[in-house]
Amino acid sequence: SPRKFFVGGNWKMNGSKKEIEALVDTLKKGVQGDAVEVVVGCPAIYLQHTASILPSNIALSAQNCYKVSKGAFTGEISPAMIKDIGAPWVILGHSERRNVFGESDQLTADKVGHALSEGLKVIACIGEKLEEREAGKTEQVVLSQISALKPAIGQNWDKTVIAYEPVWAIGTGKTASPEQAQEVHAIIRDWLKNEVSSAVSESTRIIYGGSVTGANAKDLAKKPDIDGFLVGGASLKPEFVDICNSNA
Ligand code: G2H
Repeated sequence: SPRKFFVGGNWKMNGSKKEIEALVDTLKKGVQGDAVEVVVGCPAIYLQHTASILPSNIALSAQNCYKVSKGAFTGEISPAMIKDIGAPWVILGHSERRNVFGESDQLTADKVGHALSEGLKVIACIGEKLEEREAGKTEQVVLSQISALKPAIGQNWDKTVIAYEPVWAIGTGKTASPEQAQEVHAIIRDWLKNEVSSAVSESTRIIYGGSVTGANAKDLAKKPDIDGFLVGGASLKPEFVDICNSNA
């Protein structure tokens, strides 16, 4: 594949300075070389500390940001701040942002557009809920989410990774089967080809998220349109190293 394998850890609202130091130590020993692009998504309050201890082959990501660079937005952080402390990435549109905090397609798109314009790279998340899958609406939902992001991404597809995360698979232990994930990844890649370009379709990483573990990563990674993972629970454990190396 012309696409470099990509593994993102999404620590969500977990960790302490001590726990992050221990985890980074484990990653340093286990993730070597640069055959895979590894990024860890860290709580905002620990970004600076994590930046100071990460090895150079692991990049840092925020888990969210706001859609403007500064101002009266109590509690928010901006892409400019994320860049300022040395983190090149941000995760946007995670299903927890959409479903727990009520963030819309439009707000997500505004955030993506602003983050890219400030020079951050973006892991943009999309995915259907269980009732949508059961109603046969998976394709419709996923394509309407990615369509909403298209104008915001503009010419910046090379700075964007798409994470397909079916909501029913997130933190539930119910991983999508390699076939289920591949089916949706192929739909997204086809959309990229038709709506953006063949070149973008071939070069954009589409990663899978939802109960990825050291045990199931290898089979998922074999599928032609699965270019890596976004990992929640397992990214806090030593098995994250196995997921990073699952394409070897
Ligand atoms: C999906 C995923 C990481 P988990 O949210 O973004 O979490 O691997 O715990 O299902």
